Amino acid sequence: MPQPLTYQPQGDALALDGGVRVEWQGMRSAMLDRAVVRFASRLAILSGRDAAPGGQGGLILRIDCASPDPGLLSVHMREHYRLRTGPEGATLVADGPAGVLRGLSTLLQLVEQPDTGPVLDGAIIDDGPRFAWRGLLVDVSRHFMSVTALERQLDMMELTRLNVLHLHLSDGQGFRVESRLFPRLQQVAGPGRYYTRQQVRALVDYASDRGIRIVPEFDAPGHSYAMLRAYPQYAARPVTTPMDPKRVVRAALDPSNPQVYVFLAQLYHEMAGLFPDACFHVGGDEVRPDEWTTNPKISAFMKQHGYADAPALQAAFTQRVQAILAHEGKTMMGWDELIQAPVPASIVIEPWRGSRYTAQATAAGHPVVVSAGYYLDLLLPAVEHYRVDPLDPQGNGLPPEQVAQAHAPFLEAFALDPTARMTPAQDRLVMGAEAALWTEIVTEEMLDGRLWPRAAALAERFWSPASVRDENSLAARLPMIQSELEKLGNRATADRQHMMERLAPHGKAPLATLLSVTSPVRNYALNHVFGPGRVTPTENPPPLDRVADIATPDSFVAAAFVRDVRAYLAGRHDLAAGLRARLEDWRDNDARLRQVAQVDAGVNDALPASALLAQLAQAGLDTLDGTRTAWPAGGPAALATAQNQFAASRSILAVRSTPQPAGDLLQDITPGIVALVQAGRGGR
Ligand code: TNX
Repeated sequence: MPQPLTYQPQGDALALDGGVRVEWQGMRSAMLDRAVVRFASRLAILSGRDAAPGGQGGLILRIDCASPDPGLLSVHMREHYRLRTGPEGATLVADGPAGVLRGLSTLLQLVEQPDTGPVLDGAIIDDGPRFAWRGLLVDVSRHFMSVTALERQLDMMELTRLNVLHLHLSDGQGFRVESRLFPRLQQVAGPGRYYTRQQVRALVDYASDRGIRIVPEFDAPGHSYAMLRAYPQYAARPVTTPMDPKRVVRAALDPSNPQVYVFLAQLYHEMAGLFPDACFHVGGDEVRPDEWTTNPKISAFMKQHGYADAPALQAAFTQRVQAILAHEGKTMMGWDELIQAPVPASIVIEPWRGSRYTAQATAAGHPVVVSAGYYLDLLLPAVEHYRVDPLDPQGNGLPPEQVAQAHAPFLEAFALDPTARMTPAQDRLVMGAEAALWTEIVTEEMLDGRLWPRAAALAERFWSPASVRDENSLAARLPMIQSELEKLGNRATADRQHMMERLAPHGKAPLATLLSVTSPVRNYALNHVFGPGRVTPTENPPPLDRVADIATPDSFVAAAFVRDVRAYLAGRHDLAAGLRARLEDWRDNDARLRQVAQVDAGVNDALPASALLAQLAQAGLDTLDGTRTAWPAGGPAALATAQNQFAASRSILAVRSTPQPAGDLLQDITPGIVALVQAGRGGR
């Protein structure tokens, strides 16, 4: 994952007995040498055999890199490669260094571990990306993420062939880069909660080494409360210190103040020097009109210049900012609100509110990077995002009803529009897409689990041909890629274990069992901005340590159960014993968890979900045992409850009007129990 463009298995595998010997043909560079060192140490981990480069014997790896690639680290970088593996070793041919990196990541995925010892599968692969821009957005303002945490994500991105890290560096909760010109910016963030200039340079180098661009975002004129706490003279309405949770998402710059543009020109100049990428993201989302219109000075300014409304005023602001960035030699990028009034077509637009904005922006000639449909903080299972294509609705070749189905979780509030139409010329303006993680409810210890493996599924959506969309195959490969990523540094499981130990120091096993088959409520039911919310922004955010913060959107254990139920109902009666054992474990887990709750109060939150799981398990057991005709009154009620809980967070709008289950957990074995019960009713 991501699946290559073409892949021919060659049967004969090569035993990995330790060591890698590289034979260079074509060009070689320090960057490629470091890539090979990383490859060798990863190969050693995955194969369990020591594989220091330069050793004797072992895997012979021929690398033929044609050119240094003048477009390296731009949207034009050459990522194509050809790979052949067999008894004679591996041959990797690429047009440029990025192609070598992508080929090495694929090579690692050919490592298998059968009982007879580690092998490299034989294969002939010809591969290149569908989209040039395959991004991951991490919001480091709402919750600061350490350099180490970001480096780890860059490693995961290299392994899954993502190539842009979009850092949301400034928002209400903090400005996260050291500024020499405006040091109050980092003082507001607080010690240790911003990146020093040296750290930024090192991070950019770390990413470049992995063929990954870093695109910085400094959000303006809205989402700028942190900037304005540092420099209140630029605010449209008074901004106070300490942090006022009600103002955090609202505060905006004053576009009628000429000094604001002087400030931005200086700040962007300084930041442009730190971030070498050609693109510079200036946000532009969610400006609340009354931040401007209720200020008499600003409304007089609007009258004087003939700006009819806030979007017209924002367009004027955007044009001035674009001129500032053009002066820095940067391509401006911003959210889809920028096109509410006409702005220069060279501005790269990032549609986030829906595919209709992809259609609108490309119709106006803007290059586009799509994040609509890819918001990982909605806490949807991987497949829900995987179904959405960056070129939806047209470019994915699906019949309209399937497009509508793919968009269903996002409809209403996020307005994905399956009826919007794009021409081939518009399709060509779509440079790619980004998976996005906003971090209002994500702390650093949750970061790996909230990103992975779902970001890997999206890496495939953005890299592989549109025709790669088999959902069963995705479900089968997700646990595999996650386990591989964890061997290579991903902390998702390890951090979840820590969080469980903190909640249940006297015994986390029953909690782990419950959380292996439940997932958090969806669609911002836990986000204070959209949903009823449980987290308000504060100066020193506490850890998020409720059970729903530990639960993951994809529970592999539940998925395997549902799969086995379907196979059992299709005739695999040998699966019955295994199904029964699992159902008994889930039923009996409730008593064990209740015992833990006597001493570890943090677990109380999970008891209603635990009781419901026990009831569902009992209902499943009753049908398996053939006692379904006399099944307890609780069975159907439990099923109805579990199904209603899913309905309560089926969309952002549903979340606003429907109470969520206690503990905010959903029962992922539900479809399996439904199938069992329905088959039972049918008199099987
Ligand atoms: C909207 S997405 C935002 C973000 C929030 C997100 C979730 C976008 C361009 N703006 O600032 O984090 O919703 O609350």
